Amino acid sequence: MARSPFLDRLHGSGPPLIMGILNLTPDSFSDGGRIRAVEPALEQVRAQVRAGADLVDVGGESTRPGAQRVPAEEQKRRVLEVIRRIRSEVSAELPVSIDTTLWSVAGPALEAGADLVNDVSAGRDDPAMLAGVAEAGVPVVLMHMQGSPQTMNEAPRYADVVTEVTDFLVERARTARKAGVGEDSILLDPGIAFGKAPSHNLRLLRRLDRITGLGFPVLLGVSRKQYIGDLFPELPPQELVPATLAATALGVWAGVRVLRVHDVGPNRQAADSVWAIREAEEGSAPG
Ligand code: HH2
Repeated sequence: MARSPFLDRLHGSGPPLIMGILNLTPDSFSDGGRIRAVEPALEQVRAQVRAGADLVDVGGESTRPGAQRVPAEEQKRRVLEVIRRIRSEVSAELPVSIDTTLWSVAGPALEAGADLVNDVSAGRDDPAMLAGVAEAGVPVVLMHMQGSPQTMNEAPRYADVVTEVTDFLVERARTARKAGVGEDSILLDPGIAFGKAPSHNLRLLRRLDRITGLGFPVLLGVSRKQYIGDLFPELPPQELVPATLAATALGVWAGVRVLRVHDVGPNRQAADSVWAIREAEEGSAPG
């Protein structure tokens, strides 16, 4: 079977991909849940595409610390219409990711036009997820999280966070393979701020090379996140863009392939600049 253009770019030698975030939730921490109606959502996607987004991540359940679970029916009510209309009114080609841990949401979202699944539970929340993804033949993001969003940041504990996250991702990739997910359809994500104290997030960012070195494309979600907020407690998430760009730069340097961000334009510029530097160092151009 021919590989999709998205997988070609993901595994190709071009710059990393920028994934614009579209939170269709009333309780998202970082954009205040502003985007609920369909029209403004489509407008946000158009703006992200104009700013250089390569794909968008659509989610109907917040995973902010302490957030309540959203039933599948409600997630579908929030996301399906938007996905259909992104397909028919914004772009037939733009890859769309569905951010959910439930196959009963992901399956209908794929039918509505989504192309990949972003599962922050790495297939642990719903036993049907990995088999469903395998059957559909789509890529899946497997993310590390300690605990659940309801409790995860109360007392995160690790003996060695980098090794534990790396081992977890290896195990989840193996489980996905066993369920029938294609080798080149697996993306790994260290899950910055998911069941991690600030020191854990910083250590993981410092050693991203351990995760990119596993051989799977890596997705990084640092946009406006609390680990930076702890360094600048007086700033609201919207004002953490410069700090986000610093982490984006580190991610690109370490070989991250997808950056999940709210502020597409600035992250595009940061990612492309660091990519150019990284390639220049590794190439052998004269002069
Ligand atoms: N972070 C959030 C949500 N989904 N998915 C992946 N793969 N990686 C991440 O780091 C990640 C994610 C949380 O961020 P945000 O979308 O800003 O907030 P909310 O969960 O409140 O919608």
